[in-house]
Amino acid sequence: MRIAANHIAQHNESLQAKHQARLHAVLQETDQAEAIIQKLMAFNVAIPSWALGTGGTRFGRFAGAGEPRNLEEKIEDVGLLHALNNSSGSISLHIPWDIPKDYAAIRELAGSFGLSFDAVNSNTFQDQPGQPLSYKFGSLQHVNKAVREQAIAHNIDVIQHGDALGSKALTVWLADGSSFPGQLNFRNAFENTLESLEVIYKALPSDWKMFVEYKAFEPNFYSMTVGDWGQSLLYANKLGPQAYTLVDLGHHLLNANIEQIVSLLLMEGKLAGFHFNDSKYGDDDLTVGSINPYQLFLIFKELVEGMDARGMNHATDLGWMIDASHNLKDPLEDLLQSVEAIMLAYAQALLVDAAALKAAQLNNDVTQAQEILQQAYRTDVRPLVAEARLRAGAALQPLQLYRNAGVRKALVDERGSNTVATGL
Ligand code: RM4
Ligand code: MN
Ligand code: MN
Repeated sequence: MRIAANHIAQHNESLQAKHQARLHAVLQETDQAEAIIQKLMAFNVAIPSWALGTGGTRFGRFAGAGEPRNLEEKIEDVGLLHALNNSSGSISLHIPWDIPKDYAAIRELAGSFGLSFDAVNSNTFQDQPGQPLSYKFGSLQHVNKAVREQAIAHNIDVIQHGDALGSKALTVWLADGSSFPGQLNFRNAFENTLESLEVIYKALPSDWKMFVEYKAFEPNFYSMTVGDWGQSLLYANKLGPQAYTLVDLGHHLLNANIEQIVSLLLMEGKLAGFHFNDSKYGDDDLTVGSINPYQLFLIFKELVEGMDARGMNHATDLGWMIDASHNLKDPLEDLLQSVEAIMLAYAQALLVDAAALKAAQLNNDVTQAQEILQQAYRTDVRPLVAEARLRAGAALQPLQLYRNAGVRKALVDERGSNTVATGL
């Protein structure tokens, strides 16, 4: 299914008067509006191929309907999102959940929706049918060299799939670790993992990056071999200039100061980018901005400040991706909400008066520093984000149009109500 341009135009027309009035109100608040709109138009968040169907927990999964049955239909779904918001112009594949069969055809299909391929993700946290050796006790860390070699070969295979599609990064997330004290020798696990990553790193094309993702716990509950940003940074530094640390917002212990982590990784030139989601307890994988939008704003504030300090391009120099699981909501609606939350946090961060904040910091004016941040956070930037979409031919209100156009019903009619997408 595709949403016709004239359908979007009609929708925008019907909301135009109200939009202009709201936009006018924000224009009174800032003289930066035009620059912010331009940056918003350039910004893009990749959609994971594994989160277009219904997710589940270990207690069960309550299926939705009209889920994409194959990679082509997943691309079609991301195409729908991008047509609606002009900010979802890429897809991140998980191998082997989404192995492309005909690269040229897949590239052409994605191109027809204006989509490109973001980082490719390897999977050594599950055993695949017919796989000779098991990952039950880890993959790149495994005590048995043959298991490590199998996991290395898989990662190199993933690079080759990604290369054929035009991806430029490999994300390695390892479930490796231990669930009981004494199970592992920490140092040996680290050394095995590093040695394995080194072989994969050597297989990277020269214009590729390797993203080393960390996670504090789950599925292992005593130690994770890439458990926090310190460990990830150790690997990234030892591997070399093409390796970076990837921050998934749900992968920290409770109350970790993620914005400070981001600031320091950026300072070191080692921040890969993000897996966005939200959480209250752990790796909850909830809709971005649904629990703690203020934290998201504070993270973006560090991102904007840190990227500007290094002269980086906000849109292209880091990897921006959603990594969430949609257990209750329609995945496409959920993703529209997530992208919107990211765009709002980014717009609010762009609104921060950086010079005034610097002056307040130099004067130890704590009160004023808080005022400056909250002035930006409490400004209603929704009309700026909507204006960026309008100018790009996307929808003023993507979710509203998605519902009014009956997109999910059309997808169910086309695909059936009992389809199951590969993924989480
Ligand atoms: C992990 C991690 C990875 C993602 C898998 C599906 O918790 O966040 O990034 O690829 O889940
Ligand atoms: Mn992740
Ligand atoms: Mn996760």
